[in-house]
Amino acid sequence: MNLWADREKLLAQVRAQMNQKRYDHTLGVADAARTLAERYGADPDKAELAGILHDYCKCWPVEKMREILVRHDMPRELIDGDKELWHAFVGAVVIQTELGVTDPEILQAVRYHTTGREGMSLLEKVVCVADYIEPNRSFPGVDEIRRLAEKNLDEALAFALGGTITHLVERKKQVYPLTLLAYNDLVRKGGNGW
Ligand code: DGI
Ligand code: FE
Ligand code: FE
Repeated sequence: MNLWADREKLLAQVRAQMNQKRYDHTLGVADAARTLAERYGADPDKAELAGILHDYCKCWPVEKMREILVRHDMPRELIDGDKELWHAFVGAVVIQTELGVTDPEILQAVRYHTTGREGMSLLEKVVCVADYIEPNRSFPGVDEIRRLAEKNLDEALAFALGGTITHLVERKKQVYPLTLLAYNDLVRKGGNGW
């Protein structure tokens, strides 16, 4: 499928994978990602497309996701980790194999949209922050992330990931190593400049 030429077909395909609430969120992320891309100099079309695709597998049954993770030799720590993380890694595989997405930047943006990682690309940051701030989101601290996202993308992402880490620790849940690496990397590069 030519993803942009068949935009309506792509949206219908995405819609078919999820409930209405998740689809509304998806469209919100696509829109927020385009806006952030325009603000920070990423490719707006790629950002929007990555937003449309980022939660493609979010509503899939866990057994179907587990099977794909095992088949693709994903790390043990992911398979043994929180299932909330699976949809991002599975999504990157599935949009490539089933939708024919080949752009590595888009695939990486989908793969790392939940955990983040050290040395994130601009597009990865854009999609990750868009996922936190799209208009349907409401959680403590979201308005601060929205405010920071207007002036400094790295600062917004560090603050957002910091909030997620705190949230997980408060609930005695494990924190995936890539999330800590992403957070440390952003804070280190931010120096005392924020
Ligand atoms: O898929 P969404 O709900 O739109 O958002 P997401 O892909 O960022 O998933 C966030 C969920 O993942 C949230 O409930 C927190 C959970 N989670 C569990 N372990 C980790 C984690 N998120 C991060 N970033 N790091 C973790 O280790
Ligand atoms: Fe997600
Ligand atoms: Fe999302």
